[in-house]
Amino acid sequence: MNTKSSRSLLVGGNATNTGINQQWEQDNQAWWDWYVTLADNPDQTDGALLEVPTLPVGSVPDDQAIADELSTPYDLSSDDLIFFRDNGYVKLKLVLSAGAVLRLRQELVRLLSEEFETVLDQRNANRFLSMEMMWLNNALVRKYVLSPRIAKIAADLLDVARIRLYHDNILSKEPGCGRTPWHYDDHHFPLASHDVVTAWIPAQPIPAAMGPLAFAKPICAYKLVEHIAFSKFDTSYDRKVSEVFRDKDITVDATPFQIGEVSFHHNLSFHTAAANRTTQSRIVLANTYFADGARVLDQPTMVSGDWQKFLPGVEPGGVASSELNPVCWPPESDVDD
Ligand SMILES: O=C(O)CCC(=O)C(=O)O
Ligand SMILES: [Fe+2]
Repeated sequence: MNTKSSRSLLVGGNATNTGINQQWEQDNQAWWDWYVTLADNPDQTDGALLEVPTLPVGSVPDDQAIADELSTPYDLSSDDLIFFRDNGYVKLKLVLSAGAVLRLRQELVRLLSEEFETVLDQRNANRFLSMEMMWLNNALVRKYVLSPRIAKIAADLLDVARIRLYHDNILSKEPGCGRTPWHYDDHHFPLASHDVVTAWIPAQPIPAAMGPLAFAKPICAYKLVEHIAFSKFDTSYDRKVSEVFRDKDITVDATPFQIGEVSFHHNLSFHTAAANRTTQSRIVLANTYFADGARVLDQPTMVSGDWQKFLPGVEPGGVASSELNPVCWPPESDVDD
């Protein structure tokens, strides 16, 4: 199955004069292939990739156990809430059991290898693979995307009562693939709201050498780089953002992810990821949620040319609540209207 979509060239910075107002004409995979070329890779080396321990292939939880786990609320502490408010992201341990991570990985490996006709976990594959909207056709992926456990965390972090899905994204940074450029997600989504958060769910542990998602803190770091013009031709935007953050002593949290650890980032959080210098594919499910009631921008010209794929039937300025944006929290049965 192919999940073609087009998307915006926008990745932060001032869109107006930099030629990034135009729409992306190719598919989503081509977007990622292009996008990773905008990352500065000063330390790029053709040296050996690090061997990481092979993941166990033994028994994994059955469908019912997965469904139960993904419906059980997660206890957020007040420290977690404060951390997210101040820094625009939070990393939470044990959101998933090791079994639920391994089950997810098995399914994502299967989907990616079918779609791209490739073998995952191969040395020097060097690509960034991406598939969207898989929740529509895959019952297991749907459990992880519409998970009340995950969506309640998103709602609580944003401090809103009801949360809807924008879309899912399966991402595989293949062995040898370079950095993800610095950006924030605000302009990727045509939503007139800052109540937008992405759950980045690794499907294996992510040691430093595999390129964990890394966040600039505090959240207002984005204000330091708003003046930098985005360049769609070279790595200058990414390089300049790195320079400003270094000069202004912005802390970058690039810590590894343990198995079952999940990060949540706000759409104003600046983030990047290092290269994958291991022999294992860095596979992730990234689900974006937004507050119920959010509207589409009046003039969604700077966003995905294909945004209606995620919000079919919704007009500019309209409420973002198509059938492809289900309420994920609270669960349907608890909703009385
Ligand atoms: O996985 C990555 O390297 C980037 C993902 C990302 O930017 C996101 O999920 O917002
Ligand atoms: Fe992002």
